[in-house]
Amino acid sequence: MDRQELVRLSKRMSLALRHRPDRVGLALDEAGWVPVDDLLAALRIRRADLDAVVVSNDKQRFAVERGPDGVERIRANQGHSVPVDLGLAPADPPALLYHGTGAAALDSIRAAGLHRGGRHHVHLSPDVETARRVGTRRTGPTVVLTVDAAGMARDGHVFYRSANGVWLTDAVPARYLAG
Ligand code: HQG
Repeated sequence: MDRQELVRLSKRMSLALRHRPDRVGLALDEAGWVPVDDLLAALRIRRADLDAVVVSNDKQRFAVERGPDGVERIRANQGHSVPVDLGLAPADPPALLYHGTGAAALDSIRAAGLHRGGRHHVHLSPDVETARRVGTRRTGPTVVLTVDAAGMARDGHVFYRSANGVWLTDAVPARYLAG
C-alpha cells in the first residue's frame, strides 16, 4: 500500500473503532476492543494491510494485543465518540500542556474554556509542535494555547495519558489558558 492508501485505511479503521462500529456490523467491548479477525472481516481487509496501518501510523492510533482469552484484539488508543472506558489511570501531567486550534474559535474558548465537543475528553499535546499540527486541521490561522496543567492538577482536575501520548482531561476552564 502506498501512503495515501494507508491514510485511507487508517480513517476507515478510526471510524469503525472510535465512532461508528455499528456501521460495519461491529460491537466494541466496554474497553473499546474488538477481535482483530472481526475487524478484518468487517472491513474486508487483509491482515498485512491492518498491520501496516498499525505500525506505520504517525500517531499510533491503534493498539493490538492478545486478550486474556488468548484472542488477538485491537482498539483505538483515544479519540472515541462512542462510550468506552479505556481504563486509563490518572496521571500527573507536566507543568504545561498545549492545545492547537483555529483562530476562529478563540473568542469562544477564552469565554468558555476548552470543552470536549463530541469526544470523551479535551485533547492536549505535550509540546507546541504537536499542538500546532493538531491546530492546522482547523480553519483560519493556527493558534497554540498554553494550559497551566500543574495548576489544574493542584486544583483537583484529573488527567490521563493515552497510550500514544495524548493528555486527556474533562474540560479546561478559561482561567488556566494563556496564549
Ligand atoms: C475546539 C486528532 C469553540 C477545539 C488530533 C478543537 C488530536 C472549542 C475542536 C485529536 C471550544 C474540537 C483531538 C470552545 C474546544 N469554543 N471551540 N469553548 N473548546 N473547542 O477534533 O483537540 O487524527 O474534537 O479547539 O490530532 O482538535 O483523530 O479535538 O478545535 O489529537 O487521531 O473544538 O484528534 O487526532 O475538535 O483534536 P476535536 P482536537 P486523530
